[in-house]
Amino acid sequence: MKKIIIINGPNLNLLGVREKNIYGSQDFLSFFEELKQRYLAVDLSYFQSNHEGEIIDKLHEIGFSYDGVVLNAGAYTHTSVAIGDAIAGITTPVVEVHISNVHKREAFRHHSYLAPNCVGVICGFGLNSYKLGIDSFL
Ligand code: CA2
Repeated sequence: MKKIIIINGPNLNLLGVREKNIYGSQDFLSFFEELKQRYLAVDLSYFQSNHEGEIIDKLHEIGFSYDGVVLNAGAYTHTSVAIGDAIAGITTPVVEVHISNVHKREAFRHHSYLAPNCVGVICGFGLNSYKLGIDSFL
């Protein structure tokens, strides 16, 4: 059974609570329950943190044994050389995902420090971006 983890970064714990026009109205934990039902043949886990170092620690912890990481690092995508380095330092492949189409938004969201070290980037499909990320590993 493939082991895949979804890692969400800062503020994504607020999904479904505010900014519903951009990020939709579903909270992530209920979406994750749907994902577990959809991918019964996958060992799927979930981690969220608002702290850069905790995201790096999690990547180190799982990054030599898991089959894939679906990573939405939130705003750290656009700021964190350290998370980019952590992705480069592990052997598990990482797919960068975003709920919104970051290229339709402010210029500062157009650059990613993570993408050069990821196998691919998926953005703009709402929560379906996570499904596409998982599918990419199957
Ligand atoms: O579109 C995405 O998935 C983003 O990674 C979301 C980040 C943003 O900084 C990236 O540029 C694109 C922000 C997540 C904030 O999520 C919230 C959800 C509800 C209410 C407030 C924030």
